[in-house]
Amino acid sequence: MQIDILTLFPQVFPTFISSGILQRAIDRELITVNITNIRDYTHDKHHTVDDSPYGGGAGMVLKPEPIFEAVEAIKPDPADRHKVGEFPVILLTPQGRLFSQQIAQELSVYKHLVLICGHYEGVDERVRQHLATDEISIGDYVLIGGELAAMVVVEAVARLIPGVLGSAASPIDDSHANGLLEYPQYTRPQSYRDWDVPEVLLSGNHGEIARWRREQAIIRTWKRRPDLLDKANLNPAEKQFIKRLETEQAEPT
Ligand code: 6GU
Repeated sequence: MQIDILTLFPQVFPTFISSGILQRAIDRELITVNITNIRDYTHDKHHTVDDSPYGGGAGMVLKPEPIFEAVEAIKPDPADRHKVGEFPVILLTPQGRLFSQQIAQELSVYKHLVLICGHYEGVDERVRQHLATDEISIGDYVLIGGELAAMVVVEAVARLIPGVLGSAASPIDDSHANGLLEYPQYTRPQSYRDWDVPEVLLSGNHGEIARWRREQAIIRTWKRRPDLLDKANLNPAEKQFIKRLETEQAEPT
């Protein structure tokens, strides 16, 4: 996958990209990440990227021309035959659709993604209407710019690309991937400060272990994120189990 990030702060990306799994994915040619400075696509002496809003009001608005030209200058990977306009051009903005594991999965199938980091008080509306094909927000809070959001999207998407994580199986049990939070994990030592690893995990009984993990994932989700349970794929026995948890909570013994 080719990922192009357009930003006014290109200097914030190299450390992020060159650490750990992302760098390994780049070395293995599973992803390429190009950072473009939007300011490089200005033509005036002062490299102006923003201006005051028509109609008045506080703050500055990012001008459309440098953003359009920066996107139009993106060179698709020669290995894929996509042209500009055939890949998602995603504007990162608090007004976008709320990012989720499902959206990460949706984006992970593309050969090419373009991420535009919004900044200041806003972006000229024509960027939304005529350039961006999608708008994404990473949560209901306001950041100064879209850079952190771009990193969040890159990391969540890249790890879903086959081969990027060491073990092909590991994204399957992820919190959220199956609609439930992940079950508790333990490693050595078996006893640490008198806190013991649950017996069942030492049993070697894979059926029992799988049952325990599924139950723990359900309990954890029920306690912490009950909103997720409606969309989780629970069988009738598991739904019954949740009813029991609810009853126990209502009438503590
Ligand atoms: Cl994508 N950008 C900004 N500036 N703030 C945000 C956001 C994005 N997502 C949540 N808050």
